[in-house]
Amino acid sequence: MQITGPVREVLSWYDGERPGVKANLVRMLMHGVTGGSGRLLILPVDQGFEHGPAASFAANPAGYDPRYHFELAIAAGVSALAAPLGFLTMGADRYAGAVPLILKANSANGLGSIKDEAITATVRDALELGCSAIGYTIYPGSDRQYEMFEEVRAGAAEARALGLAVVIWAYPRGGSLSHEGETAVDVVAYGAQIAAQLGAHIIKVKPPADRIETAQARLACEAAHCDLSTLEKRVAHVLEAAFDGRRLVVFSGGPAKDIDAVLAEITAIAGGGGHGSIVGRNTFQRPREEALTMLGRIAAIHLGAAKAKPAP
Ligand code: FBP
Repeated sequence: MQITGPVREVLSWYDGERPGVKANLVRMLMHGVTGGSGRLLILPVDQGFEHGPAASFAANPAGYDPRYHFELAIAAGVSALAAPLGFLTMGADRYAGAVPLILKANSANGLGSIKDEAITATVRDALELGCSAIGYTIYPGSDRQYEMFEEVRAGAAEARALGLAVVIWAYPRGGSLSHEGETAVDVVAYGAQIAAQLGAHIIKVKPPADRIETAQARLACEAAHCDLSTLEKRVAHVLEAAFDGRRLVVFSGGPAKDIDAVLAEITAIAGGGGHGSIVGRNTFQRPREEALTMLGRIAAIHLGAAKAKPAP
């Protein structure tokens, strides 16, 4: 297999990283419909744990079966399927090698009130399942943030030493952060920066809203005349916060919404240089054929944006 120019460029951002990690980044970046473009399309299915089974799967009951999501991921040609240990264990053997896997190794649930995550899988689990990466969520701003950072740093270090890539879901929340503040552009950018500092190769954030939450960022942006007026510009700002665009940053979908609204948002994300999408409920809560069409359209948006980008 020839590694394409865009993927070689992405790999250059990780100079000095272990060969096993780079090989696993290549496995995801060269796989599926967006393979070779330098963009990623990831199907995350951790919502059963994070939001609850009915909230996640009642809209399309076929999704209660983990194997459904393996088959959806394979048919859609996504770059990777991300899920917790139980889910991956249900298909990693039957579908071995058919789609790169990301083991989501910490998990929250909708029954608790503290913004925290428990470690629910190990690096060894990820290796045994044949995963390309291990994934952790962090909640910057929560009352448990520092313990979470220590847990994730330790897991990330072990994963990297053994050749796995690290994905961090950077979700500021909890503590004194308001609900609207969680997606303010400065807060999303801050979460991306913290994830990069903790050793993430791939960072997952929410689309940044037109709001600046912290006084520090407001003053700095006013002084520097930052233009954050459009989603494209806010995405570009978040990328700057992730080591000046030298970390892969992918953007989430959120609760299921109108297909045109999702695609318009993804068009802006791709236009701002976002490295891809990680979209769960907006796809798997729809009937399979509709989900496949939607994933195809999302991939096409990212491919179009990658083609429009001038060669380095
Ligand atoms: P969705 O596209 O369904 O939002 O999934 C992306 C995701 O990051 C999941 O991996 C995670 O479970 C969920 O969002 C978290 O959502 P929330 O921020 O609402 O807890």
